Order: sequence, then structure tokens, then C-alpha cells
Amino acid sequence: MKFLHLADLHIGKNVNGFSMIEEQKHIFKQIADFIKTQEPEAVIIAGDVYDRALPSIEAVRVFDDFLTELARLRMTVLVISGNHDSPERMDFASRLLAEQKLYICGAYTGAIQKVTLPDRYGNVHFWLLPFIKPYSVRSFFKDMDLESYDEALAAALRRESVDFGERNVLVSHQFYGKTGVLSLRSDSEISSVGGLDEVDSSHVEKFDYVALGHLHGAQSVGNPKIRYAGSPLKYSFSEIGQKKSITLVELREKGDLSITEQPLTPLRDMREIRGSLADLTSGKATEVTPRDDYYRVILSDADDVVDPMGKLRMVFPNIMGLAFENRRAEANLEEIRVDMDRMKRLSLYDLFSEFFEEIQGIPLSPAQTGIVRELLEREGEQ
Ligand SMILES: [Mn+2]
Repeated sequence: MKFLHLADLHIGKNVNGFSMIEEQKHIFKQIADFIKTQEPEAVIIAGDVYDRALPSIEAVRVFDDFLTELARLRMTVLVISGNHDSPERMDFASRLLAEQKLYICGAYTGAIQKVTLPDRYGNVHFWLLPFIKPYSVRSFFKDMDLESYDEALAAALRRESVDFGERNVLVSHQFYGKTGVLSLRSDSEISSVGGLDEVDSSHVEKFDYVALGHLHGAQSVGNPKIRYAGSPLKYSFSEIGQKKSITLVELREKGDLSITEQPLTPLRDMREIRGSLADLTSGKATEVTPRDDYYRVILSDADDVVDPMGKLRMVFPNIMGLAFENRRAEANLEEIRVDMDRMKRLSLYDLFSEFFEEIQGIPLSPAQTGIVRELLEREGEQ
């Protein structure tokens, strides 16, 4: 059984003010082309389909187009929700879609959904475990005191009777770690402070393959078969040095599997360039670096420069960030000033509700508004 492992699509994401939608369409086309040549039987999408719980109309259309293309290519598609997705919205029409070989598991329902696909060696069981948090699954484990992510995961897995004599693939979206293995983190992931969301990869070691989502750099967790496919595009400056790919897995007889990375080529790459304003705008720079890529520019000028962003954008229109090598403290003065202006104009409540909506994708409910107002009042700030 050959299948493709994708994760962290984050459809609809904006990166440093730039919409990634065209990039995403481009990369989905590349993935479809790869499927045409490799002819896998299934495609796994291991969570964070969208960038937010309430995706934009455009984002929904792009995902709809991608799924339609996968159906045309006769793929069985297995999708779980990630921490960025709304579990309930992801579940829309999922029972009907399962009849079309599109299996979507948005919310954990007390059992891990199992999809069995036969091949010439027997059965492969795909276990679809959406992103879980201790408090979101507590109601299914009333007799237990689930405090941590690790306990929640262990409890959810323990409940299933998995026949490890057959081949089993777990699809999951958590922060898996292993003692002694340093994971590659990226700024575009959102994680809880202090790694409280970390779960131990030893819980899943008996699976034949573990298709993970959450970490945006492709990597395995102590064992090649426990693997993060990574995001298909660079979603933060911290990923500039990463090479993005998708993962092709071939499971033959039990214990016999091969894992290959298929590199992806973005429409515009994200890069960092360094130099003086004069050098970078002289015309020589564009001879070696593509004009339209996304840039983080590090200026080496020690003296003051006038309107560096304006001048640089004449040469490189898609500059995502600007910093000064020799004056780090002043790097984002302009941004800071804008923030300060906003800070002065908005009340703490307005700032918080804006932040909440940005992160959650939905505005504060009346009940939440009440709580926030009460807390602010208690602190003497409104
Ligand atoms: Mn993600």
C-alpha cells in the first residue's frame, strides 16, 4: 500500500501580511501531479487543514478544489483536524463523504475512527485521531482524572483494541517528543507555554507508521516511522532554511516499509538577504536572486538610511521583513510605533477581543465577554 502523507496545510494563512492562497493553489497542483506519476492509493492530511477555525470563503474553495481533484484521481482521503481547525465544522457531511472514500475526522467522539483498506498483503488499518486536549476529551473518560495531554493521548489509545499482528497506521496531530530527541520547532506553530502539550512518542511505537501533523519542519520522532510531514510551504522566517516536502510511504508486508521525501517547489521561495541598501538596490542583487521571492532583508548599513523599505520594494516587491544588522534594537521601529498608536487608541478590552478573534477565528461570546469585562474591572482596567 502506497500512500501520501501531508500535514499542516494552513489554507488561507497570511504570512507577514502576504496571503498564501496562490502559493497554496500552486503547491496543491504540484501534489496532484506527483500523485499522477506515483499513483498512491490514499492521501493522509494530518491536521491543520485551515489556518483558522473560521476559514475564509477563498480558503474553503481552495480546499474544495483540492479534494475534488483528489477524488478525480481516485484517492482515498483521510483527514483529521488539527489545533487550528474547528473540529465540528470539519465534521460537516463527513458521514456522507465517507461513502465517497473521503474520511474526515474532526471531533474525537470517545473512539478513534478506524478505516480499513485492503491490499495484496492483507489489511491496513488507518486510525484517525484528531487533535485532542485533556479538557476536550475528559467527558469520555469520566472515571479518570485526565490532567495532561500525555494522559489524554494514552487514555484514547488504550481504549482501542488494535490488532498489531496486522498493519496499523495512526494519524495524529499532537506535539510528540522523545527523551533525548530535540525537535525542530518553527514560529508558525502555536504551542502551549513550556511544552505542556508534549506527549511521549513511546505510546505509538507499535504502529507500523505514525502520520503526524503539528510541527512544521519535516522530521521523525526518534524513529523514522513516527514522522511529521511538515507544512508544504514556509510559514515563518524560522523556516527559511527548511526544505519543504511531502512524504510518500510504501507499506508492504508487516515490518517492510519505505519512506521517501518528495521535495516541493514553491511559486515564490522565502529567503533572507543581507547587504547594504546601496548594494541591494543597485541592480546587481536581482541578477542572483529572483525578484518576486519573499524576502527578509538584513541591512548592514551603519549609518541612517532614508526610506529603506520603499527603496527595497522597488527592487524586491515581496519583502516580508526588514532588520538592521547593526542596530537590532531599532529594527522594527515603524511597527512598534504603529502598535503604540493602536495601544493608545484601543481599550484593553478591545485589544484583547481583537486578539481573541485573531487566534480563535470567532468573536468572544456574550458569556466570555462577561468574564473578560469582570476580570478587567477587578484589575481596575477597562
Ligand atoms: Mn500547524
